[in-house]
Amino acid sequence: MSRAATVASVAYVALGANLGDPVATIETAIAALADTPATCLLAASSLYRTAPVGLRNQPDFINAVAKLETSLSPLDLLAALFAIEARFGRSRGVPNAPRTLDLDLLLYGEVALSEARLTLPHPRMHQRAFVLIPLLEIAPACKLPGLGAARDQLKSCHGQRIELLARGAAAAQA
Ligand code: PH2
Ligand code: MG
Ligand code: MG
Repeated sequence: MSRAATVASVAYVALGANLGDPVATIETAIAALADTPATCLLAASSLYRTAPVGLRNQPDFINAVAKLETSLSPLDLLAALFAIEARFGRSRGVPNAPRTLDLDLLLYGEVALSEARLTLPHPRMHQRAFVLIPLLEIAPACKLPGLGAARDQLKSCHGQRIELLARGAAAAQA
């Protein structure tokens, strides 16, 4: 390998959906992350059913977190996430409104940055049980740049409803 070879980084992506068939959407989106160029899927959390945070009057969400290894830059990875969202018919309108698929870049290595298009770590991740609980499932020792251990942030999420979705629950309901 040449010295100029691109270094791979570990990144975490939050997945959320609450329109259409959100369980199928999240499962298909995890497969789409695994197919992203220059990127491997290292782990995916279980799926969780969660009460909406922010705008309350909307359906429960299905949420999960994926761990990737990628040699894409943070902005190129973000563009790949937007492209997957668009394939699922995501339109961008009211913030926090119902969505067919939301993919948020949570962490990219130890990078901390604040740019117009991207803030790392994700600026609200430490206040959201629907992010922290799936993240801690696959990365129990995860640290958030500037904030410390992810598990210590759970106290900020008091009262947010989140339940583990039993495997195969979607098929059983059909
Ligand atoms: N996403 C939001 C706002 N509120 N609530 C839940 N439970 N899950 C989400 O994915 C979610 C949310 C903005 O992206
Ligand atoms: Mg989001
Ligand atoms: Mg988003």
